[in-house]
Amino acid sequence: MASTNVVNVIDQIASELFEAEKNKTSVNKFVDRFPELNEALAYQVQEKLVELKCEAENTVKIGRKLGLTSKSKQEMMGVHEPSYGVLLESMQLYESEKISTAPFIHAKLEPEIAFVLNKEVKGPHATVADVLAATEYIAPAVEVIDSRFQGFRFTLPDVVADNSSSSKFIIGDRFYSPEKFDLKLMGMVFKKNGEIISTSAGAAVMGHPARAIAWLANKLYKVGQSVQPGEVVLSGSLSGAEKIEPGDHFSASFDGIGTVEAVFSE
Ligand code: OOG
Ligand code: MG
Repeated sequence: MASTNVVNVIDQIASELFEAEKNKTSVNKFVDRFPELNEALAYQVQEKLVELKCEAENTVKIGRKLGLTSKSKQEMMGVHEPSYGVLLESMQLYESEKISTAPFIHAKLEPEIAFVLNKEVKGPHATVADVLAATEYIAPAVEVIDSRFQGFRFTLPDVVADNSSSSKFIIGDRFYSPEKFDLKLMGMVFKKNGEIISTSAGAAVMGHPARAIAWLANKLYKVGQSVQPGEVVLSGSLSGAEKIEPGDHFSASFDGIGTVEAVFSE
């Protein structure tokens, strides 16, 4: 049983993050104010925050996301370990709609490969092969991340508490069985307003994007959870994230599985 003090810390941080997102204000890192905030406690904060969001937005969990699974993202953020977060139905957007930047604090876009599972993936020894065998399909995706921390500056426990900077995501509307591809070698071209921002390949994500999902299953095992059939999982950005301004048009094209686009307005 958690002590009252720990419960207070969890509730306090979760409610500050919830309010920050709602009011579009950013907060300072919590690790300075709450030295007890370690990774394990941060995942409890994340759970509480997700609960608050589900209630307020009348929505449900539909999957998970991995964060900081590529070297380029880890170096960009100065955090050298992956994290996970929860995806809610209210976070999903569609390619055909213009996305308003009004609700964001300082959003950025990331190119990612999405997995949709039709079997459970359970740790503690989940492998790339287990993930592929449990994958119904893969699809090109982009994630809109938005940190509730000032200047997008955080430590691992901070970003974990903040649901790994989750904000919105778009999944392309064509789906492919993973068997036909070598996901390590799947090339990717990321463009903003017609200009190439970065190029990458699947192996940028932990050597193989399915390894990120195996990592997730093995991590969840420690808290008695697993990756569930039906869940959508974003495996993490293949390159650095790019700042979003009103009027921007992004595309992420993946070898063999097509392109996903995102257009932003005021
Ligand atoms: C943390 C989330 C990173 C990814 O795909 O690497 C992430 C952050 O950089 O704010 O979603
Ligand atoms: Mg991401």
